[in-house]
Amino acid sequence: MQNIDAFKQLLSSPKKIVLTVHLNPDADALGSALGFAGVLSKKNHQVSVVSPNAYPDFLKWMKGNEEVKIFDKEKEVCEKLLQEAEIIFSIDYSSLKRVGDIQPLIEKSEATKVIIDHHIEPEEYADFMKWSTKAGATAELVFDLLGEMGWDNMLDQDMGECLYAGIMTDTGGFKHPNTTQHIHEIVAKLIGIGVDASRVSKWVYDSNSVNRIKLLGFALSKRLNVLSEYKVAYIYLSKKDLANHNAQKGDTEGLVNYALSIKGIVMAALFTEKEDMVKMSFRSIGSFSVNDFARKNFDGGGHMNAAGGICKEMSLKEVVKKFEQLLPQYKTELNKAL
Ligand SMILES: [Mn+2]
Repeated sequence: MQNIDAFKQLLSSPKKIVLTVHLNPDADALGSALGFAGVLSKKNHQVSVVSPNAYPDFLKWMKGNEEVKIFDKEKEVCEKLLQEAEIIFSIDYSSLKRVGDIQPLIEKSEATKVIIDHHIEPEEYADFMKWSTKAGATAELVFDLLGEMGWDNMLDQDMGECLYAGIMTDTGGFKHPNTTQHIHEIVAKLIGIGVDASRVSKWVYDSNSVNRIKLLGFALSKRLNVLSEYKVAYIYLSKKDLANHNAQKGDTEGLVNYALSIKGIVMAALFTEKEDMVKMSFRSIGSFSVNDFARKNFDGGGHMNAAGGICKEMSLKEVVKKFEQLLPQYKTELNKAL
């Protein structure tokens, strides 16, 4: 952080702090927020974590989960917290449209704004930024920031496990190219303070419901299309498919990676039909940027090899058709990505 001394000064006396995370927070967003919130509480700050909406059950083991306020469920409580906040953190996002209905409250607020994030093209609304696209996870940046503050010894096992979950998931279980020496050094330190890597992995990855496993089986056998000449594979799920499998929030998480795991595939996509839109997840390997692809074509973005998109104007069928029709123009790029 550039103005670290001013930031230290800001946090040198107790403040009312709200940490916000993006819509549909993942393990990195929630883990980073709860890990950092834990340290801030120890430093006698009055800390709350506010999420725009609910998140999947497999994140509810995190210490502090019970106190997280869900904006769309407890609007008044959340509004009050945000109005009274002296410092508002943006955790794992740096574009205000990513916080849904919380956006106007942050815009209106005179609180000091702090961004901790690793997504590209951040907006300039924050007074302090701990931001780098080189970081594999926001949890990595939280860990580094604690170091800069001289607060690294404040982390305990519970907070460490929150951060570990963020790093583990955002690196795809230490498989993505963002898995650096630095990441492993942080993880080594986290294990050193008692983080149990095995149980965090179990909590996050091995907590499937039977319905989810059946949905996975259905998606792979009935809804997977492989377009070998483009090195593309995609899965689509209609509202009906999801309802038939009694799909819960988070059940389609990670599904896109199965398409990407097929030998020779460079880009994978998952299209999910929601109430009022089609949601997309894109993954790629090598030099093919799904961030560019999603930005240009599907009102989305994210990272080079992992991005999302949405479409509100078209049906699931039309979106899939548009996707397929786009591929010829990317054929060369897709074929030389490896
Ligand atoms: Mn992240």
